[in-house]
Amino acid sequence: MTEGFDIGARAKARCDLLGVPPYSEVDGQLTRRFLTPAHAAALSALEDWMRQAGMSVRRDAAANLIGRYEGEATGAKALIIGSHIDSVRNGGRYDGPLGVMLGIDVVEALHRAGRRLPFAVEVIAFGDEEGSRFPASMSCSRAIAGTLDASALEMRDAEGVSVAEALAAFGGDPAGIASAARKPEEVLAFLEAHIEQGPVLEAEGLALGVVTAIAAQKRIMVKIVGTAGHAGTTPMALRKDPGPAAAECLLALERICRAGTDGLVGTVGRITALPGAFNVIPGAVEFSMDIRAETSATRDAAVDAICAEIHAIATARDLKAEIHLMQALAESPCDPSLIGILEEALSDLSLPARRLPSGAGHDAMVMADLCPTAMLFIRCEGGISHNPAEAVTEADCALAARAMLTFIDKLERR
Ligand code: HGY
Ligand code: MN
Ligand code: MN
Ligand code: MN
Repeated sequence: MTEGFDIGARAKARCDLLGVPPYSEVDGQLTRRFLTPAHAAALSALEDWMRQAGMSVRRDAAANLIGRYEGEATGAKALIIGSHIDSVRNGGRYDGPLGVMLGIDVVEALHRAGRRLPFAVEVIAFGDEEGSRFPASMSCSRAIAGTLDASALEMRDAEGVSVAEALAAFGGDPAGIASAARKPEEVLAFLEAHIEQGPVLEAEGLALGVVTAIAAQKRIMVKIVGTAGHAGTTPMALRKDPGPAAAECLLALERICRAGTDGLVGTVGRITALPGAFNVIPGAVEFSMDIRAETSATRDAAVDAICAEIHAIATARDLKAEIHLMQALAESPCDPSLIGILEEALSDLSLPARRLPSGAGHDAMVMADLCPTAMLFIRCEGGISHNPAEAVTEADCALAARAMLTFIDKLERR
């Protein structure tokens, strides 16, 4: 332990520290959504840690927290290390935050060693990657990449609050959101360390992996519209009930995705019957669809097939189907030369350099519009994620921090 602190293990401990109120919205679980008091509390803890690590700290118009460790010359291009600080509801402690904490640990190691590099190092905590409060996701990395569509600011949460309203109340600047966009000439590369959220590394007894590409995804909302009615007086044959129709749609999605290739997966994570009363035949049923595959072509072919079936199911039942695309993200290959540097870093640590794709979405897929990107995967127990049982080991986190420092050493010599 030459750094004078438990590099990597401390990153894990800090994720644990942020796993409870006031850094979580709910006692007894980790829920930290974008622009909530829990998000604000987490940012103030991160600001202190970033300053202790020798960084200057600022927040941009999109409420991204940005720590900067200057290079030999002030204003040098920056290697950005980052991930998201928000969580899904009742999520795990490491999905996102671990990549931010590892970045802080790595910078503190440079700072304590008095090292200055030919480039700056920035650590960024993106506030919204999960999209757990507003319908679209990754709005913060999009603001930095300069690809955030103005309409995203008008999206509303379940309470009807818009992103713009929540951002202004949080201290961000929705009207000046364009100022968050970084210029390509300011950025050297983006490195995101993240738990694998899958079973591959654990199954092969590996601590770390090198991501080759991030899967394409689409988020779609479907509304099947029927006729609300009295649950007691309406004969079954006279109903226009969207409930059973929605059930048929979910089965069609499962059948199409099970038959797919290219890593095709489909998920319905949210189903709502409206108005949602025991004794009322729903007037409408809404459900979300999350469709992913290693290529946009496979993703889109599946989406087209599923939507065609949804319309056919609705028509056969004399119902109406409204389908809205909420978000589309193309597959995002990581940068080949950065993949090579990460692989060299792992072999310098006598670790196998296992390449693997990411089925999970990450800010790195958005940052790829701005700069070359690389992702380092860290084994997580049972591949479990988006679940409070998410777990990592101190030893794997320490190896990840070493690999990131070695990656930086190699970047310095390029
Ligand atoms: O949904 C995802 O893949 C990521 O965890 N936001
Ligand atoms: Mn996640
Ligand atoms: Mn994540
Ligand atoms: Mn991410």
